[in-house]
Amino acid sequence: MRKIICAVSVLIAGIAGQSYGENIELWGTSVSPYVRKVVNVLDYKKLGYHQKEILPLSLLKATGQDVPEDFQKATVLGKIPLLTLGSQAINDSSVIAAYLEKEYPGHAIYPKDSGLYADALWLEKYSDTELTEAIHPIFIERVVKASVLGIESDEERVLHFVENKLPKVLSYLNNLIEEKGTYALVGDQLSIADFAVVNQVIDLDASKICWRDGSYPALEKYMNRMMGESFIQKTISSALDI
Ligand SMILES: N[C@@H](CCC(=O)N[C@@H](CS)C(=O)NCC(=O)O)C(=O)O
Repeated sequence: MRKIICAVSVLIAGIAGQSYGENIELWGTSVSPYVRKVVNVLDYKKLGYHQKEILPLSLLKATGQDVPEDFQKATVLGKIPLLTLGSQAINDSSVIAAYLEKEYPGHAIYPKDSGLYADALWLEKYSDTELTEAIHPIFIERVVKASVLGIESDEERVLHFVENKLPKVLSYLNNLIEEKGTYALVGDQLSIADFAVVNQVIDLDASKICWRDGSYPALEKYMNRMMGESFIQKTISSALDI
């Protein structure tokens, strides 16, 4: 019976031009690359959701803002993004993406082929570890300190990361894209790998770092291609509008 009710609601939603997942709530400001990654997944899958623009717990406290009780209850580490569906709370962007794929398999974000699947997971992992370790400290200095905390950036720290950490990760991505020569990072279809990488790299532009000087031509072209995808452009704009 439940299945029939679900099928009828899906049919009605389809007729009304709505999408599934209307009770999905995404907690987190789009200043976060991990939140933007989840926004890309939700939009790619054409899921309805409500985004609750909120800072992570540490920044809510640092800026003297109230911590909503339901956020406090549902978040394990105080981090964003957090996804809630009624009483179900899902922490961590990678876990959220995997959950959404299982629950809503249409418009798949992981490749079917096992080898490409591994490549996509690897690039998501690389993005959330190596890439973020090189880019996020710069973003904290140039954007979070200025726009959220209202304090001056430590330009020596910025220079350290630009000179010592960025070249390695940007060269890795540039060479990989050049070698593969495909539209997307993994095969010809967009995947979680693109959503993860694009939202990290764009933080360099948000931080006003001049990396687009011809040193990484394949990566530059790739980022320009991704700008042509309207739903990715939406998150890129929110990153650049800060
Ligand atoms: N592995 C987590 C990382 C999430 C994360 O670090 N989010 C940052 C915002 S960009 C955060 O909430 N930081 C607050 C903190 O670490 O206290 C994910 O993929 O969701």
